[in-house]
Amino acid sequence: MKFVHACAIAALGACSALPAAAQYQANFATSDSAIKYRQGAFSVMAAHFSRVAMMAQGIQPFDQKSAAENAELVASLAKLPFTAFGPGTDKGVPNRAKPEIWSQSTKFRASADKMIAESARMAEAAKAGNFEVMKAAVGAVASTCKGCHDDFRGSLRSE
Ligand code: ASC
Repeated sequence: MKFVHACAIAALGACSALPAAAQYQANFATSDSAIKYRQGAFSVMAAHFSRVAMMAQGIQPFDQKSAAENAELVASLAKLPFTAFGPGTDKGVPNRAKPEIWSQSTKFRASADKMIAESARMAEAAKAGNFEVMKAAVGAVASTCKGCHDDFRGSLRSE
């Protein structure tokens, strides 16, 4: 299933506004394609976040260039999944989205924005190359992941 990137159909000038996550809209042909898209975005984000987190935790040696690249990817990817929680995308292929995402959408949006903001801070910290500052920023991002999972991620279900 294809999704139509808003940028592909928007006037050229509008594309420069894309990094503002709140304004970014993606359109999906079906609920299944929206669910698969956001799951994919979260999976890729988690892969890159874990590379930074493993350095922050001392499991992998600190490689500043790699940390900066991976953190920058997280900050970019963070803007994507929340475009794919539109109305009606609660049902479809198996997923863990709780009904509260839609019934408490303001709170959900605030959680998403916090994660996006903390990811941007982490990317800045990794780029600056101070390990302790980066480590604190990684912890702040992880807290936003966990907070949102606690409130809005349930057990796997399909309907
Ligand atoms: C990860 C990952 C998450 C978060 C979360 C932090 O690496 O995949 O979902 O960190 O576990 O609490």
